[in-house]
Order: sequence, then structure tokens, then C-alpha cells
Amino acid sequence: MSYNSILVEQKNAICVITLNRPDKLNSFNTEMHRELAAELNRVAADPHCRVVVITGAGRAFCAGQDLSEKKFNPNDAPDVGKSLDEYYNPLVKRLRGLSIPVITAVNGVAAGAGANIALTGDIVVAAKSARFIQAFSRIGLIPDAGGTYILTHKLGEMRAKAVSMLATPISAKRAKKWGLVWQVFDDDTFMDDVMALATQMSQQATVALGLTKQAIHAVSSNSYDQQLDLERRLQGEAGRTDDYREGVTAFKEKRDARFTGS
Ligand code: LHQ
Repeated sequence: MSYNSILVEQKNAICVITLNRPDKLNSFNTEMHRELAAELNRVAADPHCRVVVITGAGRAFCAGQDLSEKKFNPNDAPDVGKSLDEYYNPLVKRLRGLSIPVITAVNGVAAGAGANIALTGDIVVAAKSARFIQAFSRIGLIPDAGGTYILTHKLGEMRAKAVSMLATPISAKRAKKWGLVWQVFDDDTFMDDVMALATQMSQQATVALGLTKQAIHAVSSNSYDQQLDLERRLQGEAGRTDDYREGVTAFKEKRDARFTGS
């Protein structure tokens, strides 16, 4: 499929999606939303794709909603919520719900909904020069695209409120210290480091990684007992994969496992 606002590259089992509106710091217009949704649907149905990497072209990851598209008529009250219903909420749900790991590779500034899409990755990595800005309060909005959920869970109330209300930029270094980011890579080697990580993950037992993600997401709404039941059910599924047999066989034969992702 050919796109205009995103670039797509498949490298072995890794699907790299690059948000590609660098003049607008890769902010989202309708076209970019539609293309990204179409590509994520394609990836979800493609058994050859075992990891998704999302990054940005140029100096930004994503500056959230394209504000230059907004036109205000003095007589109507815009319903910003509609855009969340139509685009942002389905997007972040899709990313969390994908049964393969999503690496968000935050190459530069990530602001507004762009910051929260970045933080939705299963593994979030950042270039040293990247920063995360909950820019919403500067334009009279609240953090969206799952921002209030992710920030409160990962940072606690005090920091979540401060970074949201003050729109204080969070450096990559601080984001790592606060547990928002898994690893920070040098700017010069960023995409090579990201691809090394993606390659490693693309050779793991893909079904088990997807089930791990599902189990961890369920924690916030489950009791301990419910979580044990869920682990029991999902472990049953993992145990029925070819990769489980291969993992145990490789261990016994003292060799590296050759997982196929099934
Ligand atoms: C942009 C943008 C942008 C257009 C930079 N749009 N052009 C959901 C539902 C519906 C409606 C509302 O929103 C939402 C969710 C949201 O995401 S709300 C939050 C929207 N995003 C923001 O408020 C961030 C706006 N951008 C910024 O604050 C700065 O650009 C950051 C901090 C990201 C980067 O600052 P600088 O490095 O100083 O770059 P810059 O400001 O000079 O921007 C470079 C160019 O990119 C510039 O264009 P120009 O033609 O002057 O070179 C900006 O106008 C353009 N740009 N963000 N969101």
C-alpha cells in the first residue's frame, strides 16, 4: 500500500512506521490518522510481522494534533471529543491491543497527543535529545490519548499533575529515571540501536510476548486472584505454541532457540 503521510518499511519480521510530516513536526492531520490506522490493520493481519517500530521523520517524533488545521467559528463550540472518538482513542487502543510488541522510538520532541502515543509503546526508547511535553495546558486542553492514565500510573499523582498543568518538558534522561522510557540511546546511533532491539524482539517467542502484554494490561482492573486465573489461562495458551516446545528443547540441547513466532 502506498501512503503520503507515513513511511513504511518491512525489514525481515520488523515493520517500521515513520510519521512523515517533518515540516509540521509530524503532527496528526486526518490523512496521517487514516494512513496509520490502515497500516496498523495491515500489520495486525500480517503473520510475517513480529514487531512494530513507530518513529518520526526529521527532528520530531510527533507534535500531537495539527493545530494549523483548526478553524474557529465564533458561533459554534467545537467538540474536541469527536476527534478522540474518531481517531486518537482507536489509535492508542489499537497499539495496546496489538498481539505483537510495539516499540516507540522517540527520535525527538514528542508533544501533546504525540507524547502520549509515544508513551503507549510496549517498549519506549528515546534519543538523548528527545523530550516529552504535555503541551495541552498551553492551549486550554487536558492530556488525552491515554495521557492521564499512563502518567498517573507511571509517575503517581503529584508528578502527573505537575507535568500536565505546567507543561514542563521532560528530558529523555529524566523520562528514563521516572520509568517512562526503557532506554536512552545516543542521537548518532539511535536508529541502529532501535533496530538491534527490534531484531532481538522479532526473534523471540511472539505469541508469548503478546500474551505477556495482555496479562500486564489486565493488572490495573484485576484483583490478585483474578490475575492468577488470567495467568493460568494465558499460560495454557503459551504452552500450546510451537515456540514453547522449541524453547524447552533448545534449553535441553544447550543451544539458542530458533523461534518461529507460532
Ligand atoms: C506545528 C505543530 C502542531 C501544526 C509544531 N500543529 N504545526 C486532540 C483532539 C483535537 C484537537 C486538539 O488536540 C488534540 C490533542 C493534541 O495533541 S493537543 C496538543 C497539540 N500540540 C501542541 O500543542 C504542540 C504544539 N507545538 C509546540 O508546542 C512546539 O512546536 C514544540 C514544543 C513541539 C516544538 O517546539 P520548537 O522546537 O520550538 O518548534 P516550533 O514550535 O518552531 O515548530 C516548528 C514548526 O512546526 C513550526 O512551523 P513553522 O512554519 O513556523 O516552521 C510550527 O508551527 C510547526 N508545528 N507543532 N501541533
